Amino acid sequence: MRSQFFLFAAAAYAARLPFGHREGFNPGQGGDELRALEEEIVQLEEQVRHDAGEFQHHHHQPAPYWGASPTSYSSADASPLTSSIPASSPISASLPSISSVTNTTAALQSLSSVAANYSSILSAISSVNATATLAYTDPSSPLSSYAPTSTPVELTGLNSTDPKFLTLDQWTLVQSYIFNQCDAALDGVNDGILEDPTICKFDATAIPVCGGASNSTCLTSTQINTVEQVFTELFNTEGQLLYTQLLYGSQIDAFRLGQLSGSIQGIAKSWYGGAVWNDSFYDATQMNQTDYAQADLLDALHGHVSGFNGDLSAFNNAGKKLLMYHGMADPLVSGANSQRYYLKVAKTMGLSNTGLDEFLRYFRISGMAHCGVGGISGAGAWMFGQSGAAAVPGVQDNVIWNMVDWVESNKAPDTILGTKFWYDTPSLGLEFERPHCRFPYRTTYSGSGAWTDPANWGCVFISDWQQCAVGATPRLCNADGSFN
Ligand SMILES: [Ca+2]
Repeated sequence: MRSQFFLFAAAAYAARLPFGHREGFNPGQGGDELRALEEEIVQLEEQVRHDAGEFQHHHHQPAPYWGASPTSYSSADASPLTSSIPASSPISASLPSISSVTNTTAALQSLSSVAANYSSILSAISSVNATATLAYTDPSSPLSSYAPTSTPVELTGLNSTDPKFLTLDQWTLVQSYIFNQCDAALDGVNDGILEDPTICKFDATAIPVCGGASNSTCLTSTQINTVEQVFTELFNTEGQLLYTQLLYGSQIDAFRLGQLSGSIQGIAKSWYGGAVWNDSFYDATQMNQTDYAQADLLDALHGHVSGFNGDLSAFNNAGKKLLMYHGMADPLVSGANSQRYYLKVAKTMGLSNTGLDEFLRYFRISGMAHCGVGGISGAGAWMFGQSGAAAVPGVQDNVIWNMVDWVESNKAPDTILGTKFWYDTPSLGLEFERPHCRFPYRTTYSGSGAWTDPANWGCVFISDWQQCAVGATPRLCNADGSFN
């Protein structure tokens, strides 16, 4: 069996289903729960950071964002974006709802299955005739995607007493080799950001093999195998793709958040224990194919919580818009899975990218970690108004305004301009800005001029964007081109 790693923020929503819950549920009830769950995730992240402590990092980026002490999470990070939208905007009344749409499973479940009967998540927007949804992170794909986090535990072991385990220093070593192969070598700019990690074909055998015990300069062959497994997709027993791989470049934050450091992820444990098996004593460290299959069997029973319906025709016919974005350095949710969903919608609806542009635009945010909250935000230009923390003076673009313009003025964004402050601290000044292109365009450096200047970046069409089966990089569909 090939294995992989992932966590899925949206699982938090499903994990809130009470134990023994066997009925379908109403996604419209999810707003408060989603907020509560996002808070739980933040608390989890805080705990991980506390456990990990500050660490030293060897990184060639001019201003490694983790060089500063992790900032404290504040409620502003998750607040509705009212600070950046005037009350006079007709969409402003719906902003609190937009903030709750940050859980994409609920959003996509709603828009794909009940397009004519929106949940409260979307209805507030509909009520002002400004129909839109803003989604970040990914749709879930098969329910088995909720497996996430125990899988890495199986891959890494619980701690350094396990031969498979890598320490933070050793992941830092791995990172240096990943950057060597896939940073400037692929995108032309040595900035500590893999502009498009989905095309990185990392060769882990480049890492020196220790003669004896491993240290911070070499790994054992067993540990190198761990590295390869962590960055491998998850398939079921029939060889169907269950989940995309963890993207290269996210490994250090993945460790910091507990994904590669031996933690058992509470969301995955709760989902499988509560929603899938109704077993309070469920042992997430033993998760396997039986669990994945059982989870998928329950998808319909849980109201298609997978949110992986590729037919958005009702949504489109109603004139509604979907703007998605995903961090390409997301350590929790595979950044490839949103791209997978985009491909699934294209195939299901028989649309080209220009057809999809009319109602679905997906932006890949290079170097952004998980939603840009809690001080684990990534080395990239991750601020574009998507949260209170990312809608501060000095941030030029605002994704909510992009949505407003699209819905109200039919001015759809082709790029989103991201801002990076030195050490993520606005008072230290602007470090760089970068336009993030909509898929299937790749954000590309012109090859000359300052890489910090957004004018020196453009969008290059990815001609083979629909290639997703065996041999494709990234691998995003089954061998026959289907998506489950
Ligand atoms: Ca780069």
